[in-house]
Amino acid sequence: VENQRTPLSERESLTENALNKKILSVMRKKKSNLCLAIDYTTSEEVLQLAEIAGPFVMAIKVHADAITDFSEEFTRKLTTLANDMDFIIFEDRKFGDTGNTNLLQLKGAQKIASWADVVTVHAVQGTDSIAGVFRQLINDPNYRLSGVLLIAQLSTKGSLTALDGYTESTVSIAEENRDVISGFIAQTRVSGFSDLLNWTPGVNLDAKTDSAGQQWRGVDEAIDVQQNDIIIVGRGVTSSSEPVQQLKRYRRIAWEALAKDDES
Ligand code: 6AU
Repeated sequence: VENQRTPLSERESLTENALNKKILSVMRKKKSNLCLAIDYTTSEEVLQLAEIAGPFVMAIKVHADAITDFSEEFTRKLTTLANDMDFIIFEDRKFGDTGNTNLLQLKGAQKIASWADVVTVHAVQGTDSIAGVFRQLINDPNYRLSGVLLIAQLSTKGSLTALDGYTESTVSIAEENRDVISGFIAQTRVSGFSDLLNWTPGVNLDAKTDSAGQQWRGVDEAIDVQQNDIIIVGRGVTSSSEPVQQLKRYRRIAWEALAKDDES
């Protein structure tokens, strides 16, 4: 059935996308469909929380350009943690330019392609500026980069991704390039292809909005009703005085909601 989730074990064996095979295997092993968004501004804070969160999450998402003392030492430490604790490194750069510029930025000051497993990319620039450029790096063993998440829907109030046809056009780009594009950033499940993973931000169990356009909803809405696979949680954990308690809470609720499909 279109837009229905297939059990994770089946998806792991069926997918031909190497990154998704790894992601699904990590998810099943750790019983976690929780990606933590660590939007702190110093390397030390990010690394400290990454180390604490490691056992509970399948991925850690960063904004490298928000880290004021970003350095190669930071990425070395982060990749060591990811290798040791088995999580995916997600750099949320949201590339959105010509293919040539995207490539320069991927290899530029922050060397994103060398340490991130997956990055976000906007669809607005069109297929030719996305698929070829990212495929080139993903197939090159000198780079860690293994996949792309296309932004199909934003969580923000008034986002233009809600305009007629935008999400559908984004989904077509992904479906035609499934070796490179491993899934979406979206609010609701957007594709019938079960090997394209749906990652969803805008999740918080204790707040509905910030004062800057963000819209949050709960885990049941995101996983049960809207049929996403992975929740991306930021301030629900990072602004809490008890992050471990919150990590356990989000992880348990999200996994119970997703794993129901595997048992039925
Ligand atoms: O829970 P929050 O709002 O503290 O953190 C959500 C995280 C932030 C955003 O940059 C990011 O998710 N995000 C994205 C992503 C992941 O691409 C897209 C979007 O539509 N909304 C959103 O919040 O790091």
